[in-house]
Amino acid sequence: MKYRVFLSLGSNIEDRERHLLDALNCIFAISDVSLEKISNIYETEPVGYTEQGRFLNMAAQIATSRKAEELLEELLGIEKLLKRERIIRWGPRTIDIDILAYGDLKFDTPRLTVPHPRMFERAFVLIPLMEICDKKELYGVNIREALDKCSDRDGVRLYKKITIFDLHGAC
Ligand code: A4P
Ligand code: MG
Repeated sequence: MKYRVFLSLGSNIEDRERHLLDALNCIFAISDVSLEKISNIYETEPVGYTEQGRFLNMAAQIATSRKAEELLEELLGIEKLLKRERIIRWGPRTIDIDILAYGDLKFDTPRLTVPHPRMFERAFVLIPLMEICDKKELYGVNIREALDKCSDRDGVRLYKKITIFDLHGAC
C-alpha cells in the first residue's frame, strides 16, 4: 500500500534556502520514498513566537509504503543531521519538517499527530500546500476555505520559484 504524504518544511536561520534544499535532497534519498512534487519557496513572517527572523517555508508531496512512525524517524534524523552545527537552544531552528497528511490516515500518539494539529490555521503551511495538492479537501477540510480564515495570509510572499530539477543531490 502506497501512501501519499504531504510535508511542510521551514527554516529561519543561517542559509535558509540551503537548509530547505538539503532537506529535500535527504528526503529524496530515503529508501522507499519518492519525492513527487515540491512547491515554490515562500518567505513568511514568524507566527507564534514572533521575536525571530522570517522563515522560508515550502511543501512537498511524497509517496511511500513506509509506516508513518518509520517515516517520522527518518525525518527526525534529517533534522538532526542538518542541525548538527551551531545548535541554538530554545532558539530558531535550521530546519523543521512536519508531516501534514498521511494518505487519509490519522495518528494521535505521543510521537505523532496527523493531521498536523495547527496546519489548517496557518497560511505559511496552506499556501505552499495548495500549489501541489490536487485535492480540494484534506481530512474533510476544504483547504481554500481554511486559508481564507488564516490571519497570517498577508505575511506570506513568494520568495523563489523552484522545481524538482533544481535539487542537486546534496545528501
Ligand atoms: N510530532 C508530532 N506530530 C508530528 C508531525 N505531524 N510531524 C512530534 C512532525 N513531528 C511531529 O517536533 C517535536 C516533536 O513533534 C517531534 O519529536 C515529533 O515526535 P519539533 O519539530 O522539535 O517541534 P516544533 O517544530 O517546535 O513543534 P511544532 O509543533 O512542529 O511547531 P510548529 O507548530 O510547527 O511551529 N512561523 C512561520 N512563518 N513559519 C514556520 O515554519 N514554525 C513554527 C514552529 C512556528 N512559527 C512559524 C513556523
Ligand atoms: Mg516540527
